[in-house]
Amino acid sequence: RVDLVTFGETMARLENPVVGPMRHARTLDLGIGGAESNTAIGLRRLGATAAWFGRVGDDEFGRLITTALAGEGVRIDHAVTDASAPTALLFKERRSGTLTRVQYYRTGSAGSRLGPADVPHALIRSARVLHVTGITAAISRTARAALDDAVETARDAGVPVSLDLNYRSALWSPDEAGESLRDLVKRADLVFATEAEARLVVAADDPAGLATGLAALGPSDVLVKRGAAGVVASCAGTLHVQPAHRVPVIDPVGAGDAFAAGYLAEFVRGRPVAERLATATAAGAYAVTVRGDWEGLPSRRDLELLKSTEDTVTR
Ligand code: KDG
Repeated sequence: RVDLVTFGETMARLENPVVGPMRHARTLDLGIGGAESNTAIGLRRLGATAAWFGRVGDDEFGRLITTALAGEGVRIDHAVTDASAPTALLFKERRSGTLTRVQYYRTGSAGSRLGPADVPHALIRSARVLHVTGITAAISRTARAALDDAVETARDAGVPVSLDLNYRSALWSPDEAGESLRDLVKRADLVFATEAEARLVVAADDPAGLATGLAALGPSDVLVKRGAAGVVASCAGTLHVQPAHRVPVIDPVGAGDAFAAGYLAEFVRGRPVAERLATATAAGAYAVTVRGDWEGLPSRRDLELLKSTEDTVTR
């Protein structure tokens, strides 16, 4: 039985190592990024098992993605190599020390050609949780159909569905997203959202109202993430407030995926809410202290390190 199954589009990631307009970059750092695969890696680092599927092109970027995920111990046996379209690219322009601009080259990509025929039903039925994001609903009609198929397969088998709203304004409008995401929230058991994302689906003045509003649509666990201000959660009808760790922020991209990974790593082990929230906020903290969308994700040993406030060097 695999702990987590997830799927979506993972891209080759290019970013300027020296801060400034991308046109002045003489070299670009190469890596990979994808909200769902970031979370899968997060689960693995915390000792859980995870499988990712999706389409990559029959190109070096596709091979970079599959080898990187396999190297992190993520199962990729249901990933598909699609020779008819290229792997998508994501450019991260580090415009200043604190401002980053993301640009996608993903229209018509291999990843967006994902469809219902790619959904491994038996694998999903064997999972402890299925994790999906709103990005998959936005990249293409076929990917949206795959998302519906996977969610229904999980629900029929009694596998909890985890949904990160993950709104990407480059992919769809707030109105389009609001409607689709609302429909997905109703079919999910766990929902992760920033305050702005939650507002696409429900109207409320404060984070507690947003969490309660989303929970009223059906999910048992709703996590409203507030960055450095921590998280407000509604779990089985009870509100929880968890502060964030105070850490130097180097790169905030991927914090949400890390948070979901931390929460789900404890969820699949049947751990109580307090522990889920603690690991989630610790994972989010680690993610933002390192450049890259997932490279800073913590191991269990790293979680211990975060507790040692006395000395920052552990020998
Ligand atoms: O959450 C980080 C992701 O956004 C990033 O890794 C790339 O999946 C990605 C996307 O669509 O933005």
